[in-house]
Amino acid sequence: MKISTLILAALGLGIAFGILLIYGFPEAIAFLDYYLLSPLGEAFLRLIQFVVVPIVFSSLILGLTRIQNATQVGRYALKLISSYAVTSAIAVGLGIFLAIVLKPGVGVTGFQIAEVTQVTQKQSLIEWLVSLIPVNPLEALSTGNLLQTIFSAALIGVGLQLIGDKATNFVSLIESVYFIFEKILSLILYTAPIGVFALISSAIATQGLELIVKLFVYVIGLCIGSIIMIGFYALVLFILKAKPIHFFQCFFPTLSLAFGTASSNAALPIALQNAQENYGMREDIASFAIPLGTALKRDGSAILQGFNALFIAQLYQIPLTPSLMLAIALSTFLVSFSTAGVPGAGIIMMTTVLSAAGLPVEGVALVAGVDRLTDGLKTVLNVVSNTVNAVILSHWESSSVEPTTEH
Ligand code: DAS
Repeated sequence: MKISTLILAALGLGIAFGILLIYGFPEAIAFLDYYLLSPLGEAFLRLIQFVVVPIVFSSLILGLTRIQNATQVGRYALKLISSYAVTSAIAVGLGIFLAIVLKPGVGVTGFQIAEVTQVTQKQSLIEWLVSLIPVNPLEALSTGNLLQTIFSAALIGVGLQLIGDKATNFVSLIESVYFIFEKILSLILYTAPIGVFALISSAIATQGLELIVKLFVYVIGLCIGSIIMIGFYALVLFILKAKPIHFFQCFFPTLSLAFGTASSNAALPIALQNAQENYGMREDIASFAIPLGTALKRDGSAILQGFNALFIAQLYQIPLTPSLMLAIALSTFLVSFSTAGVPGAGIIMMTTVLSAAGLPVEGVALVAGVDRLTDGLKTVLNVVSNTVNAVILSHWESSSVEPTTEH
């Protein structure tokens, strides 16, 4: 049976088990979560993280050795950033539009909102740009900083171009690293059903369902936003004649893992595999665009932050002035490019958007309880936005990716 089918089955069982614990054995939740579910889920996420940086680092270097020259790397980056900007702006607009129409924060009462400690250090855009440069390649790898890893791999790729065929030993070393960690990944994926079962049942059992009832419109609104944006990307693929149904079939393992782990970083190694082996994407494009997109491209976060900021404004009856909307849209747009690919990262970034828009950050504590339940779908959208923009680059490079027939 295919791993992706097992993951889906584990998701269903995990949801059922979480609900069973809530209504059948509530007194057992704390014990089971502490000694079984959380450790299993955390162990699986750490196993996946173990292969992310080596696979990204080695696949990017190998991909760059196949790119003819540095201007091609620059062209790829420029084209990706511009399609990221356009599609992220659409996602920000969709999140804000849905919050205006659905009014998730209107009439929500009866909550004691706890104080939220400021969880993010403020970093200006300039500081953020400078921080992309690692003080040494090992810092990028040891801290698992994806953008710094991409920066290091790009510099090493340029170095390989400059020394030409003297680099053959180094390239074959990098190839061995890639194949070793690819093999490790395929072993780790056999544990995915267990990991996903533990993660989803823990999330449901510990966060409970009563909050969903109170924040029903908020939860549904976010899910609707993610689904509409995924539909938008299916339309883009259709317009590009890139066979949307075939695309989702090819990336099904990636998307089911993204949903179960709520981590686009965890889905990255299998996204690279699905892009090249299933979908037939060129290696130099996949190995450049998909890691970059995992580090930068998060439409799920773009929808969440705008939608949530308006929810908070409605909750506190703060009038939606044009200047407030502009502050929300701009901060949401920028934050969506710096949200980490791990579960709950959107919650951490919320305080940045709310304080930038001058909205009370206390409201974050209220929605934190339902974030994990919408995070899976948001993460699927993050991965779809990343991989479809890679397809846009392929077509833009006018080397249309002829999707391989399903084998
Ligand atoms: N779960 C994050 C991701 O993996 C996104 C988020 O939390 O907003 O992309």
